[in-house]
Amino acid sequence: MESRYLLTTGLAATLLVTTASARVHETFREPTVWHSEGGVLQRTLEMRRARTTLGGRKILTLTYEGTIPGPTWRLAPGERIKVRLVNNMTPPATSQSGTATASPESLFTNIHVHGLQVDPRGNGDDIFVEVPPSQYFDYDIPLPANQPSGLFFYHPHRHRSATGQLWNGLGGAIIVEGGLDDVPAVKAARERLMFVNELILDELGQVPAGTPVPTAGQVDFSTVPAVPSEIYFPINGVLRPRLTIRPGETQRWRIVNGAAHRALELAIERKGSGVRLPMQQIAQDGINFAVSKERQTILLAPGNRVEVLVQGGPHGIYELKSLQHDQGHPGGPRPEVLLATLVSSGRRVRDPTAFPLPLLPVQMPDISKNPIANTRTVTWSGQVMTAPLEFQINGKAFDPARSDQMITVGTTEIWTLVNHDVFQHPFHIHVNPFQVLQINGKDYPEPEVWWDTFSLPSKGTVSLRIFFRPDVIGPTVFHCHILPHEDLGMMSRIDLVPEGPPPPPVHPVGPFPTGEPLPPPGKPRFTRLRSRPYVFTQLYPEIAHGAPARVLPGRRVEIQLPGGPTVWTPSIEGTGVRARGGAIDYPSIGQFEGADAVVSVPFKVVRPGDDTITVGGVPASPPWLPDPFVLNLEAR
Ligand SMILES: [Cu+2]
Repeated sequence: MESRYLLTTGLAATLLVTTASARVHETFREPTVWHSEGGVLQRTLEMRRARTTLGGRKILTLTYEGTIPGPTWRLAPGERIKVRLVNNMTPPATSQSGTATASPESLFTNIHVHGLQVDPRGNGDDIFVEVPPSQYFDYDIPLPANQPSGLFFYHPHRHRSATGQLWNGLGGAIIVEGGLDDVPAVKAARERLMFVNELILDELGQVPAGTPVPTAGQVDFSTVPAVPSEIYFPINGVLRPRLTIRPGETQRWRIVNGAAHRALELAIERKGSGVRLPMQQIAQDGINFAVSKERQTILLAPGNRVEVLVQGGPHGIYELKSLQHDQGHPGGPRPEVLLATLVSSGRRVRDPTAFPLPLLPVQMPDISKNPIANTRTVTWSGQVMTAPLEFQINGKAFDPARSDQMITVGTTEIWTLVNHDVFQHPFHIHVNPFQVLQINGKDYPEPEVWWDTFSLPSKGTVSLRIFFRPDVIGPTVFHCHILPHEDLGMMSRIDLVPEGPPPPPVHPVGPFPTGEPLPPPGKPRFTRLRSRPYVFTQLYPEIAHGAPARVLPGRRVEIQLPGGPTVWTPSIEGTGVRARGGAIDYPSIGQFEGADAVVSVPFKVVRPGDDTITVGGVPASPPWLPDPFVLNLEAR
């Protein structure tokens, strides 16, 4: 045994603080735009692994059409989305890198058109559809004529693989034209779309195959499985882009939070001074305001969208930031992130636009006087102290075959959402937006605002009013839009039914799932990346499908610790391991001064074989590491 398989080259664990690397200021760019033609947006949308550049660095992620984000879809109310989704996704390069193997299921996918008030039946907005690799699915989604005009987005929604796919950058904007577009002051403003992604990348420029659960730190997560990764928040695929504006010029910014996990608390500040440039909000979640509202900061939970008018300040440099924000994680607040730089320069523009700016009537019915047909209470809870993590709605994890709520369409209901967790959980419901009435028993000051995603406060209660439009029926869901929570069970099926006997289900038709699979894509579109000296482990068998992490000879193991003061005594034990050196205490590993810690525990396989070792230790509260990691040594 002894040194048969392993020789530790020293347990003097080294601190390695990862930070966003490149300080490159690229120019802002818009995603590609696809327009509808003759009332139909008819396109083939290919999902594939593609090489792109982020902050001067080559990365290799899953994409729509080879770009991050995917193309923007533009169409009008009453038109039709006919998109063929082609799943040509391939797993990350693994065998040389030491990265754990992706499960085939992680490449199953589908599309959800977030916020659109469309039918889930047939080939519609059906999140129960599964499109395996090498297959395709023909979506056919008619927009109702009274679909509000505004900003929506599409993204993968396949249960248990949505998180990883969004961490690759999969997503794209949908713009329903009309509405605010025709308000003269808005029409005159230069329009910029900003799709914010949350990319989690390992040193190979790929998304780790396991699922890290973000908790804290500069890297924005540190968790039980050791995942040496970095996290980036590009706008339209550009890291910290530079935008220009002229003093006094009005621009219309349409912002999507396409992150899987992080809430963005947006602010524009004059560089160095902290003085804020106000934002004039004109829409929330794709639904316009009647009059603009001035904001110093705007909170976007994952899935939220906002539209603002921004007027250029005096000459100088301004920064669009996501401020430090506490999502209720035990690891502490998310750190501040610089999203973009705004340069105000040139001759001053005399723009007569004054605020508050009258816009147009809200494109939703007034439901404030509607009789309440039903009230429901929905509880949100989870346990995150030990693996496996689990998140539940009304005490149950998601089961697509189980209908949790039957809802009669054409009615108005009051829902009370009770969050038992310290984590915030952004409530998102498909099809029908809602109005927030109370938070923790206090009247919400803006009950006229419509939302499709709203963050439930830690250990708090939100009540809301929702109208179920009569023309959309069928099975759909509500869920937490922190997608790691959703993938771990925090989703609930609802059935929208008309009065009377339930209609028969409408199954999808077309080539999937009965048709022939597409021919294989041929040669891989990427070359293998060079090996990097680490592995990561997976502690969530329900996500990793039980696949153990693998250790290649000569690799280093890195373990990311939770935020907060933690004393941890690393150890490597097991047959074939010879520990060298004693235990080392770290009085404050974890989050400190906004930085997260990765403990690197180097060891070396001297003779590979099929064996198991454990990396464990004694963590201080909270007990993040009750179970040791299990590493399989790669036989080669
Ligand atoms: Cu959640």
